[in-house]
Amino acid sequence: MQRTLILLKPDAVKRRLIGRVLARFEDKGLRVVGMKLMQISQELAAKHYEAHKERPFYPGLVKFMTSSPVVAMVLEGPHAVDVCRKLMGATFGFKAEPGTIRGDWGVSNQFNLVHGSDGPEAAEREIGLFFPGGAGLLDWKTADADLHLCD
Ligand code: 3AN
Repeated sequence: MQRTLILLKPDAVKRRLIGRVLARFEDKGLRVVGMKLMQISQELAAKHYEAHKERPFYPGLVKFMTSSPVVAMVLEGPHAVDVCRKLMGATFGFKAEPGTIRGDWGVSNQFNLVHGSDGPEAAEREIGLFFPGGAGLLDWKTADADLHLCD
């Protein structure tokens, strides 16, 4: 089992796509263990995107991510990091394959609907940033938990 941090970005929220994007993750078999609508502060955005601080797109990225609410969630499942990255598709909407979240709902570089941790270490760090001390994360069993769908 693995956990990952997913953000439904301001464009997804403003386009009323929360339910449809979340359905992609749930339909695949991932379990929501934490979820909240929140406004990202400048400070949190800076920590979250610190790896990109020197990149030319950084100021615009922070401005966009702090411009209106996002949905932050922790999803759990086998290989959750990779499974979510595949469901999201390539970074830029115009390159993302049809059938992926980014491939189906956008053609933009920046307004790419969703963020997902890019590895297990990043997931741990990002979950800590958005759900400090694990506050708001709940453990519960899905209806099909005993079917061992991931064996
Ligand atoms: P991903 O989100 O697919 O892991 P990264 O980590 O390369 O992509 O980039 C982080 C975020 O920075 C992307 N989600 C995207 O919103 C933004 N970004 C990356 N490259 C560009 C770019 N050339 N122009 C605008 N925004 C960019």
